[in-house]
Amino acid sequence: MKPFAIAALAATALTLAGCGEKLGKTPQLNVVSGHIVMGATPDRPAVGYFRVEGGPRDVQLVAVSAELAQRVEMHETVRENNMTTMKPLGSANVPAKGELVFKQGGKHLMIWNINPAAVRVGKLPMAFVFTNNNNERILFDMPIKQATAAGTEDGAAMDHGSMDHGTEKGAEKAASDAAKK
Ligand SMILES: [Cu+2]
Repeated sequence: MKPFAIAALAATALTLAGCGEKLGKTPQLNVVSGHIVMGATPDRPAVGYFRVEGGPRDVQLVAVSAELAQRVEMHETVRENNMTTMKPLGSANVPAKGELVFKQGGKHLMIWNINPAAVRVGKLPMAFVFTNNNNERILFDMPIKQATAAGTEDGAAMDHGSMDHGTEKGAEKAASDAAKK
């Protein structure tokens, strides 16, 4: 946890103690986990997944950026007329005391041209921008995984590299299988 977050938690705990409530139970907006899967080939974008825990009030995630990547977009995979397509996402709601999840087969990040040095190190520092507190930015280092030849992660990578519908169905199944775990 970053020093700033610790300070904020401490301040919150003090406030709560004054009200006679339990310590440490105030929900804190935070990016709690995430990872990036590289594209199957270098010309394909990487995909990113993550989980945000909500704070005391609803907020919107309005942007995700990375200085060490050429471009980052938020997307959503949607099914229309039995076809799977992706749509750009302008913002995503983080419900109060709830969570926002970007995962395979749903909302996801697409990331173009990650700096090779970041790939070698195996992590990409990303900034998550929210509507609260004058566009609060939460920084999170996303671990980078290589696309594998088999398995669910590859389904995700192919989901983005090609719009082949056979592949899309495979990715959807992989996503639903992963969700059952
Ligand atoms: Cu996409």
